[in-house]
Amino acid sequence: MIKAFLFDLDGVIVETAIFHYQAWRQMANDLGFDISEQFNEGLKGISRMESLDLILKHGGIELSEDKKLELAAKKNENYLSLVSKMTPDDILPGITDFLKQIKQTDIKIGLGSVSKNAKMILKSVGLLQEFDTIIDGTKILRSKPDPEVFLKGAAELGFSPDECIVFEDAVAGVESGKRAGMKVVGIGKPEVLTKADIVLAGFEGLDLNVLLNQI
Ligand code: B16
Ligand code: MG
Repeated sequence: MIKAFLFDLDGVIVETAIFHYQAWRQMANDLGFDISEQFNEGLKGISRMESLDLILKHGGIELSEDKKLELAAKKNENYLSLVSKMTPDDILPGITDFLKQIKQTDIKIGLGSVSKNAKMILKSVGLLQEFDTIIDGTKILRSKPDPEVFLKGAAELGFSPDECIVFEDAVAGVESGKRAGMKVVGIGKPEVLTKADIVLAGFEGLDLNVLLNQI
């Protein structure tokens, strides 16, 4: 019996990956190297400081902790200037209707994001009130693929992992949901999200009952 849906934020509810990419790329360019879109794929679902470490390693650069904190703060400032312009129009297609369908049932809605900016983004797009629980980067110690973020979501709602379904667009996020012992709906391409139980291209036209029968 499914009692909760746990949604990732970036790439599932809204498309912020492009803004993360732009802000990280600016930082890398300032340091004298570039990062490709393909490299950016590997940063999805990974925390800010871990992403920074991966980028610096990619550029062959070693820095002190203080300098790293300074760069991460600057990147976040640039990222926030991009996401602060988001409005309800930036909610990904089909999400609003799918949330409406869920509200007509007893199924609870949770957020499982490693982003420390998650609440601010949900507020900008007008979805903050729709969630029964929000687990974000301020509430967890380990980023995806660790299962902590989704296990905390289930625990806060009072359900066991097998009563929850995770919606994820990132390889690290799908692994996080599977390690939590949950069913995972991948949002994206089946050849990329190979560990997901099923993969959908998106939420447009998605019928809740059809999905529950499929998974
Ligand atoms: P912030 P998610 C993740 O969010 C992003 O996918 C990842 O690219 C980002 O580095 C991370 O949040 C931390 O974000 O810098 O805003 O704290 O996909 O788990 O919703
Ligand atoms: Mg994501």
